[in-house]
Amino acid sequence: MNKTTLAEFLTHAELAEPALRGMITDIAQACKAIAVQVNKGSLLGTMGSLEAQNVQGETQKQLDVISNDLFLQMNQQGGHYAGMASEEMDEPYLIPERYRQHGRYLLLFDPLDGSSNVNLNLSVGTIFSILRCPHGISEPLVMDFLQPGSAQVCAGYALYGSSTMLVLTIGQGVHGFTLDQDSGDFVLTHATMQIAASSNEFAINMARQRWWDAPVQRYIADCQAGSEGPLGKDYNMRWVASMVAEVHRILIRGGVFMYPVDARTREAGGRLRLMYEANPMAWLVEQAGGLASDGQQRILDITPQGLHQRVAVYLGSREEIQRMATYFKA
Ligand code: FDP
Repeated sequence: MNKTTLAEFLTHAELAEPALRGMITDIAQACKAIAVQVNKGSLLGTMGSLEAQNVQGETQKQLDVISNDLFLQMNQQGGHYAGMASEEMDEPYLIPERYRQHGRYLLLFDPLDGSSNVNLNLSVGTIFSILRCPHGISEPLVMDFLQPGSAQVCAGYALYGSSTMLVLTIGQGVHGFTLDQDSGDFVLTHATMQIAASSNEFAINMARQRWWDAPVQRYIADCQAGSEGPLGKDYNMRWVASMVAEVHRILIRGGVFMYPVDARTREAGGRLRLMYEANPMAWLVEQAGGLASDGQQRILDITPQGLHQRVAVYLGSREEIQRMATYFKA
């Protein structure tokens, strides 16, 4: 089989910004390093929780912190970034000046998404988003990061599952690479991924049903009514509790993923984070032919108000997200 490695793919891709080659290569290396930590599982004794909580008020796992440090260290050295921000850090990370001085980009990331799964040996992942640093800024502040998702120059995730995959977009479709453990190369295995326009599979945390708003209640009730209900077809349900794994499943076989704002999360604005979870996933989904909405508008059009802002997320197969929109308008 003629294999295209990530390095070859990047050499032949028409990159609007030449720096993307180096940035994506560094991200791939960092994801490989995190994959090693995840794969060793309990052997390293790093599966437990720490005393500390992150800025989201969530208890950090040891691997959250290890993954965060690896991602910072391995991406700052390329000299591409003026600043970085992560789920695990309250404020933007100040990159040492020797690396930051010519940096023209900003990197946002969730180093270990779905980390409640990590000690269960279930899928977790890393999500990343690259933005341009505003012109003339060498020490970016929070406001410099607050750009809409439509301004991203690269977005993607690594999935640490039964195999390790890197899935990314630079605005020319979505491409998936599988890590060959023998050669250490990411190999193009999923070129131009496309989300099926229609589907009959939904992912939502049903345990929160009693707190949902009426449109979500009605939509899920209609899905559950199946072929005897108004939608006239039977639905299947999945919930991995790891957004990377849910989005990956949707890229492969269609479906929708929902994390609504509900009575319990309304004050916080929702559960998922806009800048380093919803935005990169929304761009991937749109690039694969799907849709991503917060129930009112396209996620990529939201003007961010805060680095750790939360948002409602409905994404996946085009026809199903369009159908859902009619429930919000009713
Ligand atoms: P986690 O907190 O474990 O990192 O990012 C939030 C997230 O996981 C998503 O990956 C996942 O879809 C969701 O939370 C799981 O939420 P529930 O706890 O409601 O299942």
